[in-house]
Amino acid sequence: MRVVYSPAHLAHDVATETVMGAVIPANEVAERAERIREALEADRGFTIEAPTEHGVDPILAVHDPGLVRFVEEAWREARAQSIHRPNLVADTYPTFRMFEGMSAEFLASRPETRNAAGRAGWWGLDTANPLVAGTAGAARAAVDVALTTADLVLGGERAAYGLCRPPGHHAARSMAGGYCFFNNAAIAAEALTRATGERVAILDVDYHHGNGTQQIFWRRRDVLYVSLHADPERQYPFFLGRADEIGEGEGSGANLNIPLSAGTDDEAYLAALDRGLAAIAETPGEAIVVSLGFDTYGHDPIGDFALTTAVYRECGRRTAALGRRLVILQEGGYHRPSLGANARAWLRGAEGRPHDPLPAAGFGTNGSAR
Ligand code: OKP
Ligand code: ZN
Repeated sequence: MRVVYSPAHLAHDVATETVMGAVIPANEVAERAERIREALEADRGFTIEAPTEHGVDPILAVHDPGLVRFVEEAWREARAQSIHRPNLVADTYPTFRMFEGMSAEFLASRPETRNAAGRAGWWGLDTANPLVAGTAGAARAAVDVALTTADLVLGGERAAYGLCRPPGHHAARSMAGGYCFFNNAAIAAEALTRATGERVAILDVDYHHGNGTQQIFWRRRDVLYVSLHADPERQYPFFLGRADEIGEGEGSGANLNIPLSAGTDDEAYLAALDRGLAAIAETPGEAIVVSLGFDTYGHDPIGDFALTTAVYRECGRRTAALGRRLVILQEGGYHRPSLGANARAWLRGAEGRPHDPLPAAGFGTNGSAR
């Protein structure tokens, strides 16, 4: 399988994040993508190539120009305003309750704040997406990785994999958040539907609900969004991801959320995946964008599912068995020692190759049995 990768992600070198106010070492780190790259490089069935530049237009096709400007300018602006913190992270966010009773006209007349910390709050969802000097370049490269992967599939590949970092599925049209800046999968899906004139499905199997992707295509019938994820009742992003969110207007029925309980194991997960795949099979169109996350793994530090490495092969196999073309894009997954084996298992499954774990990959007992 052809794999698209850019080293530009290395410059998005975030060291810390906060959990309920406490500072912890960051989960979303460069080592994640490097582990996956190394595992795929060690397998002769994969070839790695660089992305090509696609410019800003495909980003503007799904994102507000203000968000794009913010990501591109924020670091320089913070420095110019004598903000010399290691990361730019907002601590004040404009909840809609701040504006209760104020008209849409009045709100539209409010100027965007020029303060860099204020702008980070305005364009952000949460404290989980620290911005550093290399963030804008990395976020742009991740989009190029996604679009180049889509190009490979448009050019005839049955499946291709884009090793995107930072991830994207929490980024909404006008909002960054949850380690995400630009929504790589949404940008690829939009490019695919424009290029083919056909409907596109997005299958989001990251552990978290892709609130950004759902928001972007909420009223759209031409892009079907199907997501398996931890029930937002107990997990981030808390405020979206419930089963009764089906889309509105033209998009009514083109959004399928499958929330899952803590401890979800291989068998329960495969049953849920089959439901998601059945919904895709009912919708015409040739391309599927897969938002692929491995935070569903049993040892993931921020997830609570119990999946094994072996089941990822079966997930890849069942997804490919729909007979459609797959643009597979990396989202989350934070148990670094297992990421390479898990990605390799999923992608080999999607190609119909056997599960054949790399020896001594450094992970535990979970899932290395054939
Ligand atoms: C991104 B992806 C505190 C916890 C914030 C954000 C999780 C983002 C997950 N820093 N949680 O879906 O894997
Ligand atoms: Zn996730």
